Amino acid sequence: MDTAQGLIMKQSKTELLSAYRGMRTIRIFEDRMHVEFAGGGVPGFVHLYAGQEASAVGVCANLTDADILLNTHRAHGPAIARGADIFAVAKEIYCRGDGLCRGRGGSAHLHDVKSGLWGANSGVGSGVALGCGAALAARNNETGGIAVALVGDGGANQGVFLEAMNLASIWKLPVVIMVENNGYAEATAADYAIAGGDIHKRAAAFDMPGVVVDGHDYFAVYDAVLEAAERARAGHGPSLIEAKQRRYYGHFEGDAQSYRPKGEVEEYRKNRDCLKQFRQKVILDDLIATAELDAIDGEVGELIDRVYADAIAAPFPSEGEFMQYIYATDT
Ligand SMILES: Cc1ncc(C[n+]2csc(CCOP(=O)(O)OP(=O)(O)O)c2C)c(N)n1
Ligand SMILES: [Mg+2]
Repeated sequence: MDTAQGLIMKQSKTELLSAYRGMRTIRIFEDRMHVEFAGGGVPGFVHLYAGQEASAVGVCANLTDADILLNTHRAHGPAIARGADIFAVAKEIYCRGDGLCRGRGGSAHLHDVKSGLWGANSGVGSGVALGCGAALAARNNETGGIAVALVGDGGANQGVFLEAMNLASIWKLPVVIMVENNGYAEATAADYAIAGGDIHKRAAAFDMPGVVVDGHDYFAVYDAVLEAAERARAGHGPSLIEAKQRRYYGHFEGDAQSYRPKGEVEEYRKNRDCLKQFRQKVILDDLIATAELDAIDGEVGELIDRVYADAIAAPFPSEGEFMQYIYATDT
């Protein structure tokens, strides 16, 4: 049995179909966002997740309702993967009044307590500290949950990342730290900015397991997170996973990307794409038929059309409402 076959067998066909649907949903959502942003209809800054889908979906396939996900500013994909209402996600990005956060947060601040999404925030690296807090709360309150904190390669160079790793280890917190190393922090290449080159090797200094996986391979991500999550659930403490991947668009929409080698994105799209890899594996192993995958593609395409039509037609908060929901109140 090869590794891929072994990994596939850990999940039912229903779970595999759901993973494919999740990745395809994020891809079509983000491709469409790219087009809509270029058309001028989307307010604010937008960081797209296309290309990185296997990472968020591989993480979230291992999470239960009791678990908490901390997201980054590249927020749309993980929010959708965690199960936030995709209509509300789109409306939030469009800053509409009934968006996920009532239009007050926008693209980089998607937050949904009821789906275990304790926030995307634009303080790079801060999600790791918040993840430690969520993990500590889960243990103290005996919720049975764990926390997973997403962080980029740039975020992994923030002081807070190292402080959080230290606390996670000495307190044996039920947390998984997932570094989404997409090769760049804004325009700065990870090859230049990461001392030693390998973020996962920093785990050894904090006495926790650290592994590196292909972040375009859903099965590799799933398996690494499964192991780390089991360790956290068993009370054995934190783990660090570095998932190497590439984003297909710029750091933000409008980024000219002059810092990227020519042909890099085309090469990843052609030979490394997570959806292509997934299709190849499940079709080759006779687990899912091509027609079933194609049917999902069609259904998702129709869903995303409805999501965007709904978001674009939705009203902004009224002037009188602007200062509501900013500070906590009793009402
Ligand atoms: C503490 C902090 N410093 C700087 C910034 C500005 N900033 C926004 S995104 C970003 C790059 C983050 O890179 P990375 O962590 O690799 O995530 P990616 O954008 O590649 O997903 C920076 C420096 C910020 N938001 N917060
Ligand atoms: Mg990065």
